[in-house]
Amino acid sequence: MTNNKKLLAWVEEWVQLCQPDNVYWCDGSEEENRKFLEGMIAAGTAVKLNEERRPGSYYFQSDPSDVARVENRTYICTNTKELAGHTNNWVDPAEMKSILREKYKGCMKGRTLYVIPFSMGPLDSDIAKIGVEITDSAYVVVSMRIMTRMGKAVLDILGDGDFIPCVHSVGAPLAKGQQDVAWPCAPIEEKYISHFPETQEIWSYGSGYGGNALLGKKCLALRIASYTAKEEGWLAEHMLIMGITNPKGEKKYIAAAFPSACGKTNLAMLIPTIPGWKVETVGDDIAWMKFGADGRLYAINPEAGFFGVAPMTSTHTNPNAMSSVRANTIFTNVGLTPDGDIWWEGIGYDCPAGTINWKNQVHDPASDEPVAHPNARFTAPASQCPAIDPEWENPAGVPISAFLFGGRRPSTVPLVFQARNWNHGVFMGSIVGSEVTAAAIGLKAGVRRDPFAMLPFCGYNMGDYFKHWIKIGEIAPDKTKLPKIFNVNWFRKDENGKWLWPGYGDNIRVLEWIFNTCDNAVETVDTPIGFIPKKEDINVNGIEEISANIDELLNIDKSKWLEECELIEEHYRNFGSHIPRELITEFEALKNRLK
Ligand code: TSX
Ligand code: MN
Repeated sequence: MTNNKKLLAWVEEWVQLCQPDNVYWCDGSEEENRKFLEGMIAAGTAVKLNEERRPGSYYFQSDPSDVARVENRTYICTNTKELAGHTNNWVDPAEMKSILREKYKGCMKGRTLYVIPFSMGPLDSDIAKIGVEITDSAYVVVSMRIMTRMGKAVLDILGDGDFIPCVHSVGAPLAKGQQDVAWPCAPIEEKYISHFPETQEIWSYGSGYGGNALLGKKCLALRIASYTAKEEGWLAEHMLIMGITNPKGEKKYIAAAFPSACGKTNLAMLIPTIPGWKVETVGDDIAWMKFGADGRLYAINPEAGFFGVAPMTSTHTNPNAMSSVRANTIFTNVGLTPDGDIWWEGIGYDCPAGTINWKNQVHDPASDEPVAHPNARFTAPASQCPAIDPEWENPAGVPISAFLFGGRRPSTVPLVFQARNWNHGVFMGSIVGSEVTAAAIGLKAGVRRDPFAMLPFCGYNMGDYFKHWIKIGEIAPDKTKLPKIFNVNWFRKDENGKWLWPGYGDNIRVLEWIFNTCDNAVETVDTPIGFIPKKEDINVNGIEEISANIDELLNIDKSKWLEECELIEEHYRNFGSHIPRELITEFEALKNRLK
C-alpha cells in the first residue's frame, strides 16, 4: 500500500518490539470496517444495536477501570523539565522511552497490530497533518475511522512525505490459548500517555479509552500540535468553531474555549430561538488556525467526528447532537435497552425496564447507580449533524471574527463582556475557570482555573503558551483583522441559586450582541473589566420575563472583582517566571481600574 521508507521501517521496528501475531494495514473501506465490527461482536466486545432503531450502530462497555483520560499518567517528555512547565507531568524522553520499550516488548502477543494512516484536517488542506497510529485495538480502528479521515487515501497523499508516528497498545498480551476479555487494558499504574513534542512522537500504553487511545485527537491535534504551532506561529486550540448568520444573511465564524461541563458541544450545535438567525457547526472541540493571505485568521476542524459526552444530551439540550447519533454511531459506556437501543441519564425519557447499565448489570430503578457512566460517549460522523456548516471541509478553513472564553461562574462574571484589546483578551483567556463546590471530588471549593481550557492539553510550558498568544497579536499581518475577544457566562445565579439566564438556544441573544459588536454596530459600556452591552442591546423579544434579570446579569460588583483579583494572583503564581510581562501589565491595569 505504500513505498514510504520511513513508514515501512517504523512499522517493522514496532512489529519486532511488540511481536503481534498479525499485521494489518487499514484501507478505511466499508468492508474492512464491517469485518472488524463483526469480529468484535463474535468476540463479545461489541453489540450490534437494533438496525431499525439505530442503524449501523454499535455498543461497547469499557473495563470499569478504563473510563476516562488519565491526567496523572499523561506525560510531556521534553528535553528539559522547564520546557514542559510544572502544570505538566515530565519525564526525560530517553528515560520514558526506556521504561516504555520494556512495556511494549511482546505486548501485542496474541493480537493484531493495525496500521492506521490518518489525516487531521481535510486531505487537501495545507493546515492538515498526517499521522499514522499503530494499535492492537480494533475498537480504536473503528473509532479512528469516524473521528479522522483514515485509510488508503491518506497513504496516497502521504507519498514519500513525513508523518507523525503514534504508537498505541492496550498493554494486555495474550499467552498461547489465553481467552481474551471484552475490554483489555493495563492497570492504572502501568498506563502511560507520553508525548515527545520535540521529536513529534506519541507513545501510549495501557488504556483503550478515548483520548488515551484515539491518538489523533487530544495527543496529536492538541498536545503535539500546540507545540508545533508555537514553533511555527499558528494556533492549535481546544475550541469549537461555529458559523452564525444574521437575518440579513451576513455570516461570521467564531471559535470558543470552555472548560469541561460548560456545554461546548451544545453551543457548537445551538438552535437559535430568535427568528432569522442561523447557527452552523464547523467543529465542537479543536481548532487549528493560521493567518491567510488576506491577513485574517482561518480555522479548520482537524477532526471528522464528534466524541461527545452522552449523559444530559437530549432533544431538549441538543437536538442536532441527537440527530448526529441517529445512525452509524459507536456508543461506549451508556445503557443498553432490551430492544437493542441505548439510554443515558438526561436523554429526555424514562429508562426502559430491563435496561443494562454500563457495568453490564440489569439496572435497578431503586438504586442510586447510574445507567450510563458520567463520561459515557458517542462517536458519530460530523457529516451527520443537520447543522454541519457547508464550509466545514473547506481546506482553506473559515475566517474567524471572534474568540469566546467562558466558564461556570454563578457570581462575579457578567453574562458577556468584550476585551479592551488583544492582550487584555489573552489575559481573559488565561484566567478562565469554573466555580466548583467542595463536594466535587474533595478539592477545596473555589474557582478551578483552566486557562484557555488548555491546561490538560498544552504540549509545553503554559506560561510560554500565554506568551505565544501575545506574540500572535504582534505577528498578525493586519492587527485590525485579528478576531475580537469576548468572555461569556451562561451560568450566573441569583442569591437564591436560581439561574438568571435561560441558556441553550437563547444564547443566540448574546451571540447577536457579539456579532454586532464585531461590526462596531453597537455602542458598548466601558467598565473596569472590559466592555459590556447596553441593557437595551440584549434582545429579549420572546423572553420578556428575563428582562428583569438583565441588570443583575450585567452587574459588575467591584468588591467581588477585588476578591477575584486575589484568586488570580494565586493562580498566576503557578506559572512562576514564565508568565509574560504583558499579562502582568494587564493584571495591574485591571486592579488599577477597580480602585
Ligand atoms: O450546555 C449548556 N448551555 C449551553 C448551550 C448552548 N448547559 C448545560 C451545561 C452542562 C453540560 C446549560 N445549563 C446552559 C447553557 O447555556 N445553561 C445552563 C443552566 C440552566 C439550566 C436550566 C435552565 C436554565 C439554565 N432552565 C430550565 O431548566 C427551564
Ligand atoms: Mn475537549
